[in-house]
Order: sequence, then C-alpha cells, then structure tokens
Amino acid sequence: MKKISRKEFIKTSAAVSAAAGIGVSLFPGMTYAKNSSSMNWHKSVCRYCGVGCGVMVGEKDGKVVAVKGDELNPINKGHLCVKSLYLPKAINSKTRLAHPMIRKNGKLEKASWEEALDLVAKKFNQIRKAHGGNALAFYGSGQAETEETYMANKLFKGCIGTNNVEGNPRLCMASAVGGYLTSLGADEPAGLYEDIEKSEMFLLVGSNTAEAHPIVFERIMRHKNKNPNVKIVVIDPRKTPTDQVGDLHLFPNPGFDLAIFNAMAFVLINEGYADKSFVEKHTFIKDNKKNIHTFEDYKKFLEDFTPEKAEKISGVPAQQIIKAARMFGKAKTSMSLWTMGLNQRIGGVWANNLIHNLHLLTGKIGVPGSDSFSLTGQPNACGGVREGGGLCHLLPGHHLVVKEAHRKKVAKVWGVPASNIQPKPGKHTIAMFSALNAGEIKGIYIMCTNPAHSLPNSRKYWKGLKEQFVVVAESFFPTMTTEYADVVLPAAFWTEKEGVYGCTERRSQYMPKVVEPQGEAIWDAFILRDLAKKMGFDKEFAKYETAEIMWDEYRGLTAGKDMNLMGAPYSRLKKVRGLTWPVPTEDHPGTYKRFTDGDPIYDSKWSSKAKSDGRRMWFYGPKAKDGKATIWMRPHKDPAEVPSKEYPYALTTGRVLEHWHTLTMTGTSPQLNRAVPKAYVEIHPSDAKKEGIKNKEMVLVESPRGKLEIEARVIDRPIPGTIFVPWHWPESPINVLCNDAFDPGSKEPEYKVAAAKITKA
Ligand SMILES: Nc1nc2c(c(=O)[nH]1)N[C@H]1C(S)=C(S)[C@@H](COP(=O)(O)OP(=O)(O)OC[C@H]3O[C@@H](n4cnc5c(=O)[nH]c(N)nc54)[C@H](O)[C@@H]3O)O[C@H]1N2
Ligand SMILES: Nc1nc2c(c(=O)[nH]1)N[C@H]1C(S)=C(S)[C@@H](COP(=O)(O)OP(=O)(O)OC[C@H]3O[C@@H](n4cnc5c(=O)[nH]c(N)nc54)[C@H](O)[C@@H]3O)O[C@H]1N2
Ligand code: SF4
Ligand SMILES: [Mo]
Repeated sequence: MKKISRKEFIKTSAAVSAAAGIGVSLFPGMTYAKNSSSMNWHKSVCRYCGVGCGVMVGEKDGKVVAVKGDELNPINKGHLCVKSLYLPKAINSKTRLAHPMIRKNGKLEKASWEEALDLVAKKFNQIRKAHGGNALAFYGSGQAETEETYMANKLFKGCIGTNNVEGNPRLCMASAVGGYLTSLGADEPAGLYEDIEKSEMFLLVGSNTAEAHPIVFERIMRHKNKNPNVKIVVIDPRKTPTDQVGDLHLFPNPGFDLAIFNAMAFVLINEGYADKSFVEKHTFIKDNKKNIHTFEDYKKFLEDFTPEKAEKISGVPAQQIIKAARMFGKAKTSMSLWTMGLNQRIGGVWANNLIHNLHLLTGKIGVPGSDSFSLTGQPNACGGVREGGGLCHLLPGHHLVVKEAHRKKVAKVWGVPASNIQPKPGKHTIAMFSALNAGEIKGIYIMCTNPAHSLPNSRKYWKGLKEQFVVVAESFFPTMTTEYADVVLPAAFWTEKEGVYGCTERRSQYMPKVVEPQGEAIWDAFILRDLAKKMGFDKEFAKYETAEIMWDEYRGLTAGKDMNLMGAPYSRLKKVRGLTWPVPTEDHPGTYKRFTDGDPIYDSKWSSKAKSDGRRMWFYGPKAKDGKATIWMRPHKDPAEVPSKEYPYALTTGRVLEHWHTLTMTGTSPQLNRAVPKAYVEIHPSDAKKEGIKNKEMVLVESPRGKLEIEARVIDRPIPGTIFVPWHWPESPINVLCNDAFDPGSKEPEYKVAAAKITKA
C-alpha cells in the first residue's frame, strides 16, 4: 500500500468523507462497500464523537464488514470522517475482551460470568454492610448508551443508596453545562447544526474543529466556499488544521483569553453593535456575587478590559481583538462554537459565560443563524449523562438529588423508597478518585472509560486504583485501567447492542443491534442488571428484559421537562434520523429553536406572556428567573499554574484527527496508526533554538508532577512559550504531567494549562 504523509491524509479526509457516501475509495487502504447488495445495511450512529453522524453498518454473515455514511441523515448527509470508517477493524480486533477475568495472586485470570458477578456482588455487599453505600462508587462515560447509564443510576443512587455516580463528561462538558445553566438558565444549546448554513460569522474558540469535529468543520467549510463573505475568527494558542478556513486567528497564551472576550464586549458596546432593547427585555446583568447591575455598570466594568488592557493580559494585539469584535458585530448572524480550549480550565464556566455574553449583548441568539453553540465531545455526553443524570448531583431527566419532589418522583418510577436516594450530591470525579486514594471509597465500578489513562495528574490516582476493589467493564483488553482491575467484565461493543445516543444538537438517535457480541461479551446494561439481582435487588431489576423497557421508563421521566422525549419511542426512532427535543408527542417534529416561536414549551406556556412584554424569547429553564438570561460580569482569572522561571512553558494537551482518546479503538487500525504512530511534543522553532532542540530529537518534558521522554516536533504551530502534546498513547502518558486543579463551579480539571520545562533527553 502506498504510504501517504499526514498532510495529505488531512487534506484528503474531507474528500474521503464525501466519497464514503457514494461508495468509492479515494484514500489508499480504505475499503468501501461498493458491492452493497452483497450485505445487509443497518441505519445507525457513529461510535465516536458528539457530532452524531448517521452511519450505515454493513453486515455480512453475522459480521460487521463496512461502515458508510447515511445520506439521509441531516447531520452528515452521507459524509464521514476517517475514524468512523475504520470501526469494523475495532469491532473485529484481536484486542477485544472475550471473557470475564478475576485477579488471582496478582494476575488476571480467565473466569466464568457466574464466578465474576458473584465475586463483585459479594464484595460490594460486604463493603456496603461494613462501611455504608458511600464507600461504593460508579464511574461511567459519555460514550455509554442512555439505557446503560440509566441502569447504573438506578443501581447506585436508587438501590445501593449512594450519589457517588460520575462519568468522564466531568472532564469534558461540565464547564459547558455550568455555562448554559448560569447564562441561559437551561443546559444545551438553543439552536441546531442547521444554523451553520444560515450564519454569516463563526467564532471558533478553543476548538480544533477540523480534527475533533470534522463533519461540523466540513459543513462550515462548504458554507464558506459557497459564501465567501462568511467570516471566521479562530481563537487558539496553536495553529491547527482549523486555520484552513480562518479569516483571523487570535493567539492567546493558554489560560489567558477571558480578557479577550470581555474586550470584545467592550468594543461591541462602544461601536454600537449592542442590542440594548434585547438586553433590557431579556437579560439580567450580574456580578460574581449575583448582584444585579445596570447596563451602565456593565460598561464601567468593561473599562478594565479595553482591547489594550486585554492585550497585556492575553498577549493578543489590541487591533486583532477589535477586528474580531467588529466581525462578530457586523455580521447579521453569528455563531460561536467552542470545546475543550474553554471548558478544561479553572475558569471554564466563566469562559463559557463570556461567550454567551457576546450573543446576549447583541441579540444574536434565538434567531436562525445565530447561536452560542457548545460542541460536545462524546457521542452521548448530552444524552446519557447530562440528560440521563449520570453525575453526582443529578437524577435522570434533568432532575436533581437535592430536590425532595424530584427524589420522590424518580424513586416512584424506580420502585424504591424515596429515602434510598441521598439528598446530597455525591463526590465529583476528582473528589471520587481522591476518596479512592484515601480509602474512603473502597469499591468502584468503572464502565466505558479508561481513567488510569485519562485523569489529570494520573499517577496520583493510580494509588487508589491499586489499593481498592476495582471492577472494570470493558470491550477491549488490556487498557491502563484494566492493569488495576480486580475483576474485568467483557462488554458488548457498538453494533452488538441496541440503544440511544444523544448528540450535541439535542438529537436522540437509535442504534440497532446488528451482530452478536464477540466472545462471551454481554451488553453493559444487562451486566449491571444481573449484578443488581445478585446483590439482592431482584425485584427492582426484574422487569428490564429489553433496552426498550429501559428507554420507555426513562422517557417517562422526561414528560413535562425542558428535555421532553415523550414523542420519541423506539418505534419512531427506528424510522427517523433522530429527534431534537423538546419533542412532547409522537406527532411533534422536534424543535429547532428553544425559548422562542416554534418551541412547543414556549408556544404553549410563555409565548403570550413574552409578546405582551415585547419579548421574542422567554428563557424558561430551571435556573432562569422571569424568563431572563444573564450577562455576567466575570473578571480575568489566571490559570492555576502560570509559567515560571523553573517551568517556563505552558503545556497544553489535546487530540489528533485520526485517534480517539486512549487508543483502544482507533489503535486497532493499521491505517490510522500509520498516519500518526506515536506521541510527540510540538515546540515552536524559536523555543527549540533557545533550548538547543532539533526536530525528531528525544526531549524530556517535565511539570511539577512528573516527566516524560518524548519526540520533539519543531513546528510553527504552538505560539512561542507554549508546547502541545496529544494525549492518546498509553506508552507516553502525558496525563501524568497534567494539572488536576479544577474549576470551583464545574469541577472540571485544567487539562489545557500546566507549567512545564523542556530539555534535551
Ligand atoms: N479525532 C478526535 N476527535 C475527537 C476526540 C478524539 O479523541 N479524537 N474526542 C472527542 C472529545 S471527547 C472531545 S471533548 C472533543 C475535544 O475537541 P477540541 O476541544 O476541539 O480538541 P482539543 O484538541 O482537546 O483542544 C482544542 C484546542 O484548544 C486549544 N487551547 C488550549 N488552551 C487554550 C486556551 O487557553 N484558550 C483557547 N481559546 N484555546 C485553547 C488547543 O490548542 C487545541 O487546539 O473532541 C471530540 N472529537
Ligand atoms: N491530557 C488530556 N487528558 C484528557 C483530555 C485532554 O484534553 N487532555 N480530555 C478529557 C476528555 S474531554 C475526555 S471525554 C476523557 C475521555 O477519557 P476516557 O473515557 O478514559 O477515554 P476513552 O479511550 O474514550 O475510554 C473509553 C473506554 O471504554 C471502552 N469501551 C468502548 N466501548 C465500550 C462499551 O460499549 N462498553 C464498555 N464497557 N467499554 C467500552 C474503550 O475500550 C475505552 O477503554 O479524557 C479526558 N482526558
Ligand atoms: S465527525 Fe464525529 S460523528 Fe462524524 S464520523 Fe467523524 S467521529 Fe463520527
Ligand atoms: Mo471529551
């Protein structure tokens, strides 16, 4: 096979995705199902990212042999990115975990299901009896299906009686949730992807859209190609493939961009782009103490963040900040998209608030083409965890553990006493793994996530994983986390189970079971159900014979809520390409814009009130008051660790196009491995010269938490003073160096900034 460079790879990937839809191969090594009649095609959803592309799974003789884009899916219209196309390799990989394992004399050994589940049930019950329910914990995933997270929630919160239920969305979307709740009063965006084709301006901030959300990027790219007047501003301390479409790129020092967003607001107001009547009718202006202020107060506050002052803080020239603000203001419609560059910071919620501010200040929300639209990382972080309630303070269907009425309602549906559900939130992710270290949590069930690899300051948390009773439900083996497992349970993988994923744009989509699980693997939701029965909760889990029963029960809990899914039973989801909530009845088409005309909740409850108040929107979410959103006066906040004399660089970490997180899935594809075979550290040529480092030389990267030997890539991508390492490879665990300091509001850790030094190895 012809070897191609990564540059060519990235260049062709958009074309590849287009080709996938029509069944031809542009990319060497890529095989498409040209002879589609020889196999059965099943409508499904991509396993990987939060874009939620529709796929067709090609199955032949009980085996998944191909994946192609679903042309009828409105998200991707047949296009796919490369990761997705190689999913059959992952399904059929030799690294699939085929049978349960139990650690005996320090070694994991093959065991029967009976033996493994008996052991887990016995240990969990012993721990519960001796130390109480809070000595147990569940750690899940935004890649698990809604039904799976639902089972875990019921077992742990409803039966065992602990709210120690968390998941990796804490590492990912928690700051976005915090931002939506505090700014708009309700989680998840007001608009949909279809705003992309209606927008005149894009602010891509802290998002390497081209590599992390390729199909969203492709939609933006096509739209700009057709409409050259469309403007794109990128704010990122690195040059990335996303720059292909940028008209202007602002390069802040990592962790120092909050001042830029305030400065943009300053310019918008001073140059007449603010929509004062929208602000007056639809928003409160509040300071950090939640005191309400006038527009004049806000203007005054922003004087501390003139573009010149923001330049001093962020390192971005004032003129560029002014230019960016003007592009945002001048365009009739603007859309902001952001991801981990904003969320994974100790100022993550504030950063989110400041982006929402720009939209609220200019009225660029609630109208076609304008939205503050956070991109979700994982395929079901929105559906299963944010909506499904897979965090320590939540219950399914946007209910809260602190509310008595919510506990009662959920307990009734679960068929458990309301007193089983604790009234206090459990431990958030970092607190949970700290409690595991301290021996306060003595048993943990880990499902569909690989925390020994993915946690920040990871080495610190290996201690607890080593010392306590750890159960890992996994589809692949080995992983960094199975290294610490006492019991490993083989989980059915994508296409081997049915269920629902809910993506970035509030769209819930159904995935069918296409093939039988590999080896002895069992569906996660059934593993949890069977474990629950063995622990003594037979009665509570007797009825869950199918995924549909679980989905229907969950759906019932969404009735009357802002995320109403009553109109989305399996029977309907099997036919359509997903539905965007609120979708209250089976004849409702799903909602485009929330909080305004066409949103069934707005239309039925708030529209007349809004109209009589002269408003076009009513922010009716659980955290909003008087139908108003909030413009926040958030000052600048330094990252937890600022480069110093000893550690002069800002280390930031992130992703590459071809790989997914901890490599268990994309690592099964020789093609993807060849494209990016190993970890590296990007360093600017001027810094490399200063440190005497040459391209491809081995270097030592060191933070206050540890060091890593890794290959240098001398390249004009990060700004001088910043170094970047992709975090995918277990043999180069950069997470050992990452800072586990977290945002006090969202508890999301600061993966995006650590102080580091770099020297020749
Ligand atoms: N190929 C691929 N795609 C994925 C994933 C994957 O593993 N591989 N994972 C999925 C998941 S779960 C997620 S969460 C998303 C993540 O999607 P992204 O957030 O887009 O990806 P990252 O590479 O983590 O980080 C994005 C950018 O943030 C920038 N950044 C760092 N510090 C700052 C800062 O202080 N300010 C600003 N403005 N920017 C900063 C980095 O330079 C980087 O380019 O991707 C999803 N899609
Ligand atoms: N340095 C650094 N670290 C980061 C980040 C960063 O930007 N920088 N980003 C953070 C973010 S945004 C995220 S979302 C997390 C992600 O971190 P993780 O969730 O730890 O990473 P994944 O590799 O996606 O882990 C998913 C695991 O589930 C397994 N699996 C796949 N399918 C199934 C299934 O159906 N059932 C079961 N039981 N298992 C399955 C996979 O083999 C894999 O081991 O990482 C965080 N860590
Ligand atoms: S953009 Fe995301 S959802 Fe779409 S094919 Fe690629 S990984 Fe899958
Ligand atoms: Mo993520």
